[in-house]
Amino acid sequence: MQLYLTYSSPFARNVRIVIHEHKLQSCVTEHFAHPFHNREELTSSNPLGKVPCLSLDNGTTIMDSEVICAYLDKQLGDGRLSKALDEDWDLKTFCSASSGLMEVLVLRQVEKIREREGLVSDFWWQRYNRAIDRTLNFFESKVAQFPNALSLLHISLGSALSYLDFRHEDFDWRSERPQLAVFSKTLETLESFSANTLHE
Ligand SMILES: N[C@@H](CCC(=O)N[C@@H](CS)C(=O)NCC(=O)O)C(=O)O
Repeated sequence: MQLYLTYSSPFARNVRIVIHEHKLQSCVTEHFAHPFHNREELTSSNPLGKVPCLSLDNGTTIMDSEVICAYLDKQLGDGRLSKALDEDWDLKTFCSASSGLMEVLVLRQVEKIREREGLVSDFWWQRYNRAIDRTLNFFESKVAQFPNALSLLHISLGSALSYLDFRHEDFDWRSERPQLAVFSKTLETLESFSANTLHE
């Protein structure tokens, strides 16, 4: 399988962690593909031109990150990372909220790039900040409901929080949210997390 990714993408980090959890490293060849470079091998696999994107040996493409993680866990792994989420609508909703949080965090980073180009929008900056604040508060109140065993929800929220540290150091998310701070610290000690950190 071919995995198109960047190492700074929190969505790709989810996939890398799932690969590690199921010891699938030898089945996957990673290709660094910055989406802004519009490389043919990425855009011909994913018309949206986004990473991560998984190309199977039979030519099938799997995307986006949530589908890739579920595929790796259920088809190639033992399904343990999806098990608790399958029939639980609260947990499924938390997964969507976590994925949405990651989307806003990436958009906030794009806004910083636009600022450097003189295209900053105060409206969107404030809107992103408020959405991030509210969603982090939501998770501070919900994290106690998470299942005990590691799941795709843990991986997604853990990646979102690590992306805050990686790209948004100016955003103090820990001081008012002690439960999330402990959640993140605990996850980052796992081998699958520490072997797959975010970097350029
Ligand atoms: N919903 C997608 C989001 C992926 C995504 O937004 N990836 C970013 C990198 S972190 C990207 O490729 N951005 C390029 C673009 O939006 O054109 C997923 O879960 O995989």
